[in-house]
Amino acid sequence: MDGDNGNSIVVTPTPEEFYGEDYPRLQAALAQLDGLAEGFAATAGDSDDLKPVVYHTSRIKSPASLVEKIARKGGSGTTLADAIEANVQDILGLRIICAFGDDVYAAAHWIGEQPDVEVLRTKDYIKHPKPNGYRSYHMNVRFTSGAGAFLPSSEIQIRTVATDFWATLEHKMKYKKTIKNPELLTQELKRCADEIASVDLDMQTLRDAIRRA
Ligand code: 0O2
Repeated sequence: MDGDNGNSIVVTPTPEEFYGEDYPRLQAALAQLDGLAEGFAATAGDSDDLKPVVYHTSRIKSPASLVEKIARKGGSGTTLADAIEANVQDILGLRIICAFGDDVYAAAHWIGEQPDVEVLRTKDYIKHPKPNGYRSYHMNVRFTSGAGAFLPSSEIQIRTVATDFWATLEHKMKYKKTIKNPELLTQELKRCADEIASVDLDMQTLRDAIRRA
């Protein structure tokens, strides 16, 4: 669209405009995905122990990110149907942030046991961190019934508070094109990731000892 001064103005549609009649269906499916985090959090009961889920967030992929991902996957087009066709797996995403490493695996196990969930793929970046130090447990799941069943796959990322703190900062770096010394920063981030992983392990050991006491 052109403004009065001749400069071109990019108008981004809102998610409601972009997804149109699919938007309410996606919202309902997202609620079902959120239910997995809420359901697992509820398994903790009233114990005095630290709650296994510190918090969870979920999102419907933004229009810009969806279009970018379709292209990255080698697909064409810009619609929800095009994204499904291009095998975009994270149209819906859920992130579960846990207190301890063991909680991450407990959450993954609990989710895998739910009757309406089929686990399509898992990636354990905790046991097998990425070269940059990224640690997280990823699951691609499909709902076999309910509002989310129309989507072939949704993505769940499960990680500890400490590794989430790291991933948020590292993700910001990816989109900063003006960083002067990226090699040094990458090296420092890797060092921090390894320290964080070591602290996570120490905290888990301490918790186990306190529980046994
Ligand atoms: P963004 O910007 O977060 O949307 P797939 O999703 O299956 O097509 P892939 O690479 O097989 O692609 O999936 P993978 O490895 O499970 O990673 C998916 C998502 O995990 C990414 O989504 C990121 O959100 C997160 N992730 C993966 N690697 C890193 C990393 O090194 N650092 C950080 N901070 N996050 C990571 P997107 O769509 O690639 O990116």
